[in-house]
Amino acid sequence: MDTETLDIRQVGPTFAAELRGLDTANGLSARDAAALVGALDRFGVVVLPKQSLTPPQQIALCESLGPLENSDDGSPSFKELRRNLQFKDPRLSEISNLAQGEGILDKEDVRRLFLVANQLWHSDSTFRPIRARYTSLTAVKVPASGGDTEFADAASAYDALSADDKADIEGLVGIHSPTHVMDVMGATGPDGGGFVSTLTPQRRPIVEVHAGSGRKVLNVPSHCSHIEGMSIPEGRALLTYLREQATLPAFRYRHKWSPGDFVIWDNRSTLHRACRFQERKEARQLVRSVVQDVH
Ligand SMILES: O=C(O)CCC(=O)C(=O)O
Repeated sequence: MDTETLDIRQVGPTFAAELRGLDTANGLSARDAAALVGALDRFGVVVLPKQSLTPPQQIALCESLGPLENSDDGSPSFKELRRNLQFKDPRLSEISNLAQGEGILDKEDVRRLFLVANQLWHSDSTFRPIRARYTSLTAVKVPASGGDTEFADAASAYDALSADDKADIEGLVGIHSPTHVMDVMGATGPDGGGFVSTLTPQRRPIVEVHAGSGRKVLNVPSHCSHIEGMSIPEGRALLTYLREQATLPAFRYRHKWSPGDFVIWDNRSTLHRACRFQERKEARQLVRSVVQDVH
């Protein structure tokens, strides 16, 4: 992307931008990749409208930013989430309520049950040994209403905390696991899809310094079950409070999808969640790929 032809416009209150003029057809040149990384460092969420990327184009674009996560790793349950895809590649998964891209999934389909947890605020793969740096989604089918993705700016939320809160949480470590959030949703039981994972819980600081911006951010996704060295109830109460602070309306951007949109976000500085829609009546299909947080 030639910075002269770069068109970037902030769309959220404190973060999130729409970017036009990027050549996305064949992966990104080193200069374009650096420009996109710069936009992600500054805005956390970047929307590229009307791209209609094919799965190989989405993979190539994301690989310009770093190695991609294998979506199957750590749980046979994750593998379910690309059963539909015609382009079978573990660097992709699917957020979809469709069976083979057509009819609506059965009520009991495990893919429905596992995706419900996306409605809780989270950042991706904090429960893996290598977390997600960026997640990208391409919209294939979108409902007429609802089904937005909502984002929260965890850096501005940190800045807005009181000095006492900042002092209280400095140095704390949270414990992250996928099983925790699936337990909360009841998705580990036999009538919840029987989610299983082989991943061991990960320790991560509650306050992190973002490598690209140097800003402090709150790392309090719903996958964080408790805080090291605190009783479980005390840690959960603090996590609930911090997650509320991180997702106050003043720090939110809500993306209303149009088919072909490509949205990419930085999981190190933002939280996100899926919004409800009429999923028994309307189709919603997004193709997902994730860039790992490696240096
Ligand atoms: O479906 C959505 O809007 C959000 C998807 C999501 O939470 C994810 O990809 O991690």
